[in-house]
Amino acid sequence: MRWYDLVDRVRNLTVDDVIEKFTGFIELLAQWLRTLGVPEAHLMPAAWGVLYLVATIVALLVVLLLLKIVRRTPKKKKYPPQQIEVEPEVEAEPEVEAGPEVEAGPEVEAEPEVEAEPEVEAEPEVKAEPEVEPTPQLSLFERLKLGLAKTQSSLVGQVDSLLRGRTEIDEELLEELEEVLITSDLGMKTTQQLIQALEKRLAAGKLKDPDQVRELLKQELKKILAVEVRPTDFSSASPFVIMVVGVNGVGKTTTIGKLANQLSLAGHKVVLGAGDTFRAAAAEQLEVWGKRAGVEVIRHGEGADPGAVAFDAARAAVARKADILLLDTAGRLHTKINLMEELKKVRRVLDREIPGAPHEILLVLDATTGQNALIQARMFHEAVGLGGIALTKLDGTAKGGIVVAIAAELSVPVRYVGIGEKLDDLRPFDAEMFVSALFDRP
Ligand SMILES: Nc1nc2c(ncn2[C@@H]2O[C@H](COP(=O)(O)OP(=O)(O)OP(=O)(O)O)[C@@H](O)[C@H]2O)c(=O)[nH]1
Ligand SMILES: [Mg+2]
Repeated sequence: MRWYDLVDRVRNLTVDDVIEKFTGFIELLAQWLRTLGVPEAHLMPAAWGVLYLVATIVALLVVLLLLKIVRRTPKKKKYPPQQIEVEPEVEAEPEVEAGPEVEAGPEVEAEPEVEAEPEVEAEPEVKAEPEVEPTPQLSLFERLKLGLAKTQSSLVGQVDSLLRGRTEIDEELLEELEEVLITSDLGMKTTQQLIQALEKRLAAGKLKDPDQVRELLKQELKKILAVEVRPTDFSSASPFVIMVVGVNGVGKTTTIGKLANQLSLAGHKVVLGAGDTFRAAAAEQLEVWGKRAGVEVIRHGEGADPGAVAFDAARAAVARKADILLLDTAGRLHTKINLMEELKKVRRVLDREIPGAPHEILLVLDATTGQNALIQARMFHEAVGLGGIALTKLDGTAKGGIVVAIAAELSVPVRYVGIGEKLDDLRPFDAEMFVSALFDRP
């Protein structure tokens, strides 16, 4: 029979024909089941059961087949290659990360069918650069404001909702305000300073409406933060050595990368030292940042002596006539040696090679850890003596008030704040701008 005969026969079928053929088929099935020994009383239910089972299996097979066809169809890449080439920091350079903390960035998420960029091919410890979407051009202030959005809505948002609709200011309101300030990580000392200033005004009859409370808080915060900070004088030594310390995961390497980029753009010749020999991938991660910033990285293998890296990095910085050496350090160690003792040893090595070095020890703190950051700062300051603090991840937390606590309670200046993972997401800390970014209404 030709295929068109078959089509004709199908076309001429009536509903009765179909029912008849179907019943015939069920009877055939029943006969077959009878030969298998199925009792007469169960023949029809068993036949329907078999039919149902077969239909389900066929349906599943069809679905699987369709899925296979769909997955085999090549998908288009999300980004045309030239777009990736235009922005160096967007290039899918692998960012190397600690073992269990590996997160796949957007490029790593590429479906297996899409040909992966060779550099992105997921080694277990490689993390892709997360910054692919072009961000609109924003001013420094707008970027800071955006980065502080969570802190803004938690701290100032709560203050505003407390003040909303109030017609008079009394002691009870100040008590409620005190609670809000304490829970916003501003620290006890700052909170008391702020409340006392408000009480003084209230007693003098100079605090009448909510806007005055808001304005006074803003001015007092600026006063607390405006401690005399001597900026780092990079020209006071050559090479000027900055040793970057901090517990693991706070953002030391990222901060070094961002800082190297800024300093190099400002015309300084920068060398990086990969003093974190704890993690296999730490030096690679620094090399990726070095490449982005266009600066040389001095490194040894995993497990090497951090002192030996410091020695080589110092020698190289002198030999290359570098203006600035930024030395990364580990937040953890392989050995049982205390981290602080190891840092002191590295500090001695640097001083032996470049008298007076390190000229600044910069502690990196993760703002999302809130009061814990303050504890870490005290520990490191006691052990190695800090010249400055870089507070990272302000963009991801509502605990940005910790900046105020650190500035008010430690004698160490907050020099930089990190407000994102991109190359230009490190800002010199500016108290005036910081408070305005928090309090200014859009
Ligand atoms: N959102 C945000 N993420 C940041 C910031 N700074 C660093 N990070 C992220 O924090 C993670 C840890 O950063 P690293 O620079 O590897 O931290 P580290 O202190 O060198 O860590 P170890 O080498 O393990 O001690 C990375 O995923 C960074 O992208 C920041 O300002 N904002
Ligand atoms: Mg690191």
